[in-house]
Amino acid sequence: MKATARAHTNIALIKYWGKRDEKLFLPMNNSLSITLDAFYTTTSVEFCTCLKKDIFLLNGNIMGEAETNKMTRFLDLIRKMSGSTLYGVVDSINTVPTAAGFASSASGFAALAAASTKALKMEINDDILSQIARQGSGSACRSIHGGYVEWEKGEQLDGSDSFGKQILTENEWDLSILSVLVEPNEKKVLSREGMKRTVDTSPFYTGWLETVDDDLTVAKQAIYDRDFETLGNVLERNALKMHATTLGANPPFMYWTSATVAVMQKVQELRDNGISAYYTIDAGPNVKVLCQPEDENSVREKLMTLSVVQEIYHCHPGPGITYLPN
Ligand code: 2P0
Repeated sequence: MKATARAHTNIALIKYWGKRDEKLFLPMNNSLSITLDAFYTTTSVEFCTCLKKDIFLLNGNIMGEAETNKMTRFLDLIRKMSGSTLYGVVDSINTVPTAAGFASSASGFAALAAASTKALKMEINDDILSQIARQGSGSACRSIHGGYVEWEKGEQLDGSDSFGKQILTENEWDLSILSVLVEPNEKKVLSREGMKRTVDTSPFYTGWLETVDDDLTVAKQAIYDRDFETLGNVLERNALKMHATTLGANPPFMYWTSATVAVMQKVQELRDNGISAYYTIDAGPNVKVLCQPEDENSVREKLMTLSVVQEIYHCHPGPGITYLPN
């Protein structure tokens, strides 16, 4: 009744921004991501008749009630699907530095979904596993697969057609993703709250929905064609559009700081000088810069000249779920 799984975090090139069903984590639009090699969560789950409640350890520390309840709600879903009534010990090691500006919820829920369903010997395919992970955190459904992944929003009310699908493996196209750390502090508006407020109140959200499918079509074709310029242009436009919706919300909010803008301008300057690099930004102030592997060192060097840059983490496309010996 024990299993161990590892899942890597991912970065969206075309963003998931807004839910049509908050309970089932069904998104308003399709999104597209790269699973990253450097940052992952490794989780062991052991179910036992000896337990009277779930226990959650993160990086060796026993978690408090709030964190444990979140995990229990997710395991309840898996217990319901499998017919099991057993409680479990969840032991998670997170190598995603929260300071690097990557959400650990994607790798966290993907690893938890994989380990707990395996521990209960549930016979499910990756589509179902992705649907399960989605219900812990939307972006987790993309981390089931390696490489380039599209999360299809689906049409069904029960979410049975809303899951991640691999469009290219991690070995089929190498890119460099530099995570540029400018601000290690916690974000003020969590993405879950931010996307909800935007859907509910921002007049710009309509513009997002009207154009995001076209962005995705262009990005997907660029990935198939290994056309970095086209991909870079559309992913940058898409990120800027997502952030524009937050300015129209009520109350308005903004994830950027002056340091974020300094990095964005530097990337533009690199392009003006013939170095092909593009940025994307998630629900926080840190910036992720994409470039081709041969430009990785020069892009890093140029970005490090900015006084606001504290650290740069390097990533490449990485694998999907892997199961490890217990
Ligand atoms: C993304 N983000 O596509 C977008 C872009 C943030 C900005 O997915 O509420 O942690 O748990 O489903 O998955 C972060 O949102 O939100 C996210 P929930 P999640 O990567």
